[in-house]
Amino acid sequence: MKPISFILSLSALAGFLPGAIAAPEGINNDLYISDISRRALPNAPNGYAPSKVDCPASRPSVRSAAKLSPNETEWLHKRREKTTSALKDFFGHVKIPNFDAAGYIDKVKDNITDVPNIGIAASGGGYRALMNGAGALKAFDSRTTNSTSKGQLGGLLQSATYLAGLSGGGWLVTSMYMNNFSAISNLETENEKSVWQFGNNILEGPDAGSFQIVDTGKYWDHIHDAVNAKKDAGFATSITDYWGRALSYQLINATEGGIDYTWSSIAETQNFQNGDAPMPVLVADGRYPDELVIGGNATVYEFNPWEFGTFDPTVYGFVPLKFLGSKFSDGYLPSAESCIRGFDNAGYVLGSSSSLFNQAYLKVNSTSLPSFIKDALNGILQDIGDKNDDIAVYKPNPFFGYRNETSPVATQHDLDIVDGGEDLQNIPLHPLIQPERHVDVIFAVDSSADTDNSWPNGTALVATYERSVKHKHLSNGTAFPAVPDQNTFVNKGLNTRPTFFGCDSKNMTGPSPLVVYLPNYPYVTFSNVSTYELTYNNTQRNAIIENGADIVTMANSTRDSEWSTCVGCAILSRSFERTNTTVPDACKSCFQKFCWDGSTNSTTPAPYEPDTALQAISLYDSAAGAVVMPSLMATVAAVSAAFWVML
Ligand SMILES: *[C@@H]1O[C@H](CO)[C@@H](O)[C@H](O)[C@H]1NC(C)=O
Ligand SMILES: *[C@@H]1O[C@H](CO)[C@@H](O)[C@H](O)[C@H]1NC(C)=O
Ligand SMILES: *[C@@H]1O[C@H](CO)[C@@H](O)[C@H](O)[C@H]1NC(C)=O
Ligand SMILES: *[C@@H]1O[C@H](CO)[C@@H](O)[C@H](O)[C@H]1NC(C)=O
Ligand SMILES: *[C@@H]1O[C@H](CO)[C@@H](O)[C@H](O)[C@H]1NC(C)=O
Ligand SMILES: *[C@@H]1O[C@H](CO)[C@@H](O)[C@H](O)[C@H]1NC(C)=O
Ligand SMILES: *[C@@H]1O[C@H](CO)[C@@H](O)[C@H](O)[C@H]1NC(C)=O
Ligand SMILES: *[C@@H]1O[C@H](CO)[C@@H](O)[C@H](O)[C@H]1NC(C)=O
Ligand SMILES: *[C@@H]1O[C@H](CO)[C@@H](O)[C@H](O)[C@H]1NC(C)=O
Ligand SMILES: *[C@@H]1O[C@H](CO)[C@@H](O)[C@H](O)[C@H]1NC(C)=O
Ligand SMILES: *[C@@H]1O[C@H](CO)[C@@H](O)[C@H](O)[C@H]1NC(C)=O
Ligand SMILES: CC(=O)N[C@H]1CO[C@H](CO)[C@@H](O)[C@@H]1O
Repeated sequence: MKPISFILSLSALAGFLPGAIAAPEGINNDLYISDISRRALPNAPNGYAPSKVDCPASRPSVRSAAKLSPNETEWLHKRREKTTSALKDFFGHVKIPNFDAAGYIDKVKDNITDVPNIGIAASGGGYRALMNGAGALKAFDSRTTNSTSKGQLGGLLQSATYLAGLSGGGWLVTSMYMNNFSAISNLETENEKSVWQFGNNILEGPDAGSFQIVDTGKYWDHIHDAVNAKKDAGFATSITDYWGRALSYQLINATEGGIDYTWSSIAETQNFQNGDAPMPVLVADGRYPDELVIGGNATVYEFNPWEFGTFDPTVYGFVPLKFLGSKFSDGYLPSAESCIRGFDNAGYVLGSSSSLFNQAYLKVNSTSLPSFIKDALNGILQDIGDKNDDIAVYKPNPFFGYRNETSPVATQHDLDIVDGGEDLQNIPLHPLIQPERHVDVIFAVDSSADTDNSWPNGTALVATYERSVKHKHLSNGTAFPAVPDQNTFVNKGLNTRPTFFGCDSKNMTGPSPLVVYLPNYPYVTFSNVSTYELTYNNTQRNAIIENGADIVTMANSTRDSEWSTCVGCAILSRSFERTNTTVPDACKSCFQKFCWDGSTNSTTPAPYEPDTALQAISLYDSAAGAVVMPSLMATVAAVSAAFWVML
């Protein structure tokens, strides 16, 4: 596995260019900060370096995962009210024949448990997942032009309670929230101020054409300085620190890639507090010391705006995210210990969920990069052993001494966090199937590269299903709908169109949402770009985003005229059961068509090579500035490895 991943990583290096926007040299940063003060906040006390702050009157501690946090519970009251009116709007254009869906929402709205509770999950898969997931969110967003026309799904995002992201999907979610919950159409603009400039290379740093603050050398100096500042403050660092910082330049529209933006600051922003956006959640896996291959029994952690932790019975605890880095012991912060803030740097958190990307740095010698960049990167790499190249080090371990009897990490001084897809659960379903969250339906966008041609084949769903069945002690009351094996996914075309799983809530080991599976599939472009192809001109970026929108809307319901109705039915299904409502005939017909019927065909399928469902968009004819990919990419792109599937 290792040698292959090495080769791949070097290709990753060659193609990754960020389009950071930062204050031009000589411009006062404070002015910039005031300009962006509506966004997630630059509230770290000392840039990238975590540092001591006064503790609040009630000292932070670890709490049991038996319930949702008081913060989430309180926030849900506001959000659920907003989603209720958003659902009414949604059913203003998504019609269910002979059934008044908006009237139904009105009727049940006084008892919030009856109102449908929606989660959206964006899988990993590097830039492919970022862009394909962005297409889904764009189509679901009522702010997108014409998205509330007939056959479309605008307003689903506004109706959702939760929005989970993993790895590349986590970049998407974080980029949105760090940029003031910007609509996707505002992140993918054409001008040189566009936030998402994927034609630039992460190794070279911000584009010289626009908001140039640094040349490539200085860019790495800045990153290096930031990580050193963390080290000097007494914190362990890993490649994830460098990687997370570099990604931030590309995803966060603020000075120095938002060096002082924390993930926990999302909870402090007014629009989030008002319940105006879904609750974002990122997923990462725990890795036990000296364990190199992650199995289905990995502890699955989540980052939400208030907390970091896990519902898994191994650790079964949550710690306040903003005080990560404080030296907790036995679940408490001893009186001799200070409160630390700034550890949850936004880039570090998103880098933790996508730590497989770290591999990129190890390929530096085999790239055709200028030698001064190689030297800089090698300098960085010197201290880092390649055995632990995919971890993010969380030291001090906030769960040290917590639940000694069951927790495999209670004796560990550092907690090792890795890419959320390393256990193959590449769709962040885990936070959304927790019974305490009572999610009714999950829109699961799968951008995984499972097949030889980088299309999904259900592997992520299979992994989550198997965990619920095979690791009963870990699944701890969570249930998941039965799904077939991957061969069946391919043979029956379940990866070519949306499929519902768990339609029959009685055929399950416990309460579970209905899962609307939305696999990556070519409509207007071949969106199966390799995970390690990391440079995209604006034409291709926009084509993949548009393709993602077509996937979730079935091309505005032109591929299936009933589709938007059926999405409405999926949303309402569990609520109908709770309120003993007769399922409308139109929904029965939807379930007939889109629910997996339980049949399988496990014979080995022929190679899966779908063609575009619609006329392909030309990638050539755009005025947008293109960046020619290094020829090295083409060579390396021929190599394929399962290791990169999960990013
Ligand atoms: C979470 O709730 C606790 C207790 O109600 C409160 O002290 C804390 O400030 C809240 N955290 C955030 C980030 O709002
Ligand atoms: C929106 O719909 C109107 C009316 O059908 C059409 O003229 C316009 O071009 C559409 N805009 C976009 C961005 O699709
Ligand atoms: C990015 O930042 C620039 C400069 O502060 C601002 O003009 C622009 O609106 C921002 N873009 C987004 C999508 O927030
Ligand atoms: C996880 O599973 C692997 C392989 O089955 C096993 O070696 C390891 O001990 C397990 N780890 C824990 C913490 O259960
Ligand atoms: C790359 O080359 C430099 C200098 O030749 C060497 O010190 C370094 O160990 C090499 N790095 C890797 C990851 O092989
Ligand atoms: C849990 O283990 C830690 C580290 O071994 C130890 O310091 C602590 O006293 C233990 N706590 C309890 C409650 O047993
Ligand atoms: C599905 O994906 C897995 C993971 O990459 C792969 O091992 C398997 O061969 C694939 N099967 C099919 C039928 O595509
Ligand atoms: C779907 O609708 C959107 C918004 O009106 C439009 O931009 C897009 O081209 C449409 N796609 C198809 C396949 O009709
Ligand atoms: C709300 O609905 C739930 C489930 O439908 C029911 O169990 C509960 O009693 C209702 N609460 C009220 C106050 O009516
Ligand atoms: C019903 O549950 C059984 C056992 O988990 C499973 O084998 C079967 O495929 C399920 N049927 C459907 C339609 O999900
Ligand atoms: C954009 O990138 C694609 C894929 O590399 C390439 O085929 C196309 O020619 C490029 N388009 C432009 C306008 O440069
Ligand atoms: C439903 C269920 O099994 N919950 C368990 C989850 O794990 C914790 C910690 O081990 C138990 O206390 C719960 O009973």
